[in-house]
Amino acid sequence: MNSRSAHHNRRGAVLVIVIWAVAIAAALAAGLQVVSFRQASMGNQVIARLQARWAARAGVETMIAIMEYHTENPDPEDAMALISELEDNSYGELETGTWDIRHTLARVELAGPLDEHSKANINLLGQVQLMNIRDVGMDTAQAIVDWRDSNTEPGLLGAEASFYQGRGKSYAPRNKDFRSSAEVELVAGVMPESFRGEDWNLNSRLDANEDDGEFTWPEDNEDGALDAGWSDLLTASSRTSPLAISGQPRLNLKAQETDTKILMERVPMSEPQATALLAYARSPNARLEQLMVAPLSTLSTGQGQSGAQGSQGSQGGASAGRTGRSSGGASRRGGSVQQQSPNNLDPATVGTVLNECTIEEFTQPKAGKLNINTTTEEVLRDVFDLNPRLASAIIQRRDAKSAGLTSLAAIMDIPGMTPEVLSPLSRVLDVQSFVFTIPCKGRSFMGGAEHEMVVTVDRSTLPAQILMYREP
Ligand SMILES: [Ca+2]
Ligand SMILES: [Ca+2]
Ligand SMILES: [Ca+2]
Ligand SMILES: [Ca+2]
Repeated sequence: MNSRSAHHNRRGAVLVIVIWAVAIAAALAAGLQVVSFRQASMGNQVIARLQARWAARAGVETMIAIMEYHTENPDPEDAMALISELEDNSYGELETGTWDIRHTLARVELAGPLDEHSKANINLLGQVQLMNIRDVGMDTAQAIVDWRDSNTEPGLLGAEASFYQGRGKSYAPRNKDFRSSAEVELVAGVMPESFRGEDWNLNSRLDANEDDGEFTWPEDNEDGALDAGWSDLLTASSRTSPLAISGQPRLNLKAQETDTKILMERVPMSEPQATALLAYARSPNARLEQLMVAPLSTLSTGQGQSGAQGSQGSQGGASAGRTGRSSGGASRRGGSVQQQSPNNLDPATVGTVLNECTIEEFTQPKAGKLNINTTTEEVLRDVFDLNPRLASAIIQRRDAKSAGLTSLAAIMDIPGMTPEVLSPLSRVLDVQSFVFTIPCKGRSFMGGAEHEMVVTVDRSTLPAQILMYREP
């Protein structure tokens, strides 16, 4: 064997090994490329999702910042200032994505967060008002009242703890105010189909599965608008605030230190008027809202008490909110209280008193009132049983003013607004809002990834408080 040939063979073997090595390396590299390509694309998906999430978060933070600004810098002359600014910033762009905040109310899609005060707070409604709502029977209405009233005695058709135990439920009525809309669905007789309607994920937005008929759950009528069932009329989230429209804490007329001078500084009026108002405010069963339906001279001499009986309905009287049948001696001509005595207050002053004063020490937030500036004809008509013409007149009067209605004085002279109508309404109406729900969708520019957040915020005290956070 010559060495040349041996050498040649070895070279041949090396060559083969090299070729094999190159082939294996090439195969490995190709394999690695596939893996790293997959990882990169997975990385991109992760990044896109993160970008969408942060875009949604940026939208929510923007809304909260605007709400806090308006709590600190209220504009008593413009009831719509906050709402308009929220609306103007309902869409925003970041370097990597966008946010988009909108909601549907009474089938109409609106930009910006949902004002919880546009709906009736279920904790303020009595049985009769609940039964005004379509498909709410007496048994369901009583079960709702039983759920939140402090006693454990069921109404005739109602349901307290034993009813739920008897049906193997692991829960019982709270015997306190509802804390969320979702809680309402636990009540005997309340079907999610009725409460949510088409808005199956309760985000106040029309999602694809909520507008495709029977193709996917839930069933819907595929008409391009969100029919949100009872949830379109009712909330459990709206809350009262210790702050008046001026931004100062409300002036407590029952407090010892509040004298006529302090009252007159806060709400301009004559001394006899201030004296009469303090006398009324300190009488048992006084309710400031009665000033809308009866003259101060009548109220302060105790003749107007009959219309002031009853609670706000939170303790569940059978017809709470409807007990103000008596006008307390008010005489009305042409739809407005006659204020003949010099001690009586003109409507504008009544409005300011309701905006700035209180007769209760604020200890914790209670069920919030309905904001006349954002509520719907449907709520006025289908919950408060207003006749359609009057409901529409109220909405028209509000819509005619770009700054909205800054006090309830603005509705007192609407034709047809009799004390009988106004008395129950005055208990639940207001001109401001504190709790909003922000249904925010973030989108990444990378492949259009989406992320949704639904956040309920109470701006009544600073810093704003997040009442609910969810990612549907
Ligand atoms: Ca109860
Ligand atoms: Ca929805
Ligand atoms: Ca569907
Ligand atoms: Ca629909």
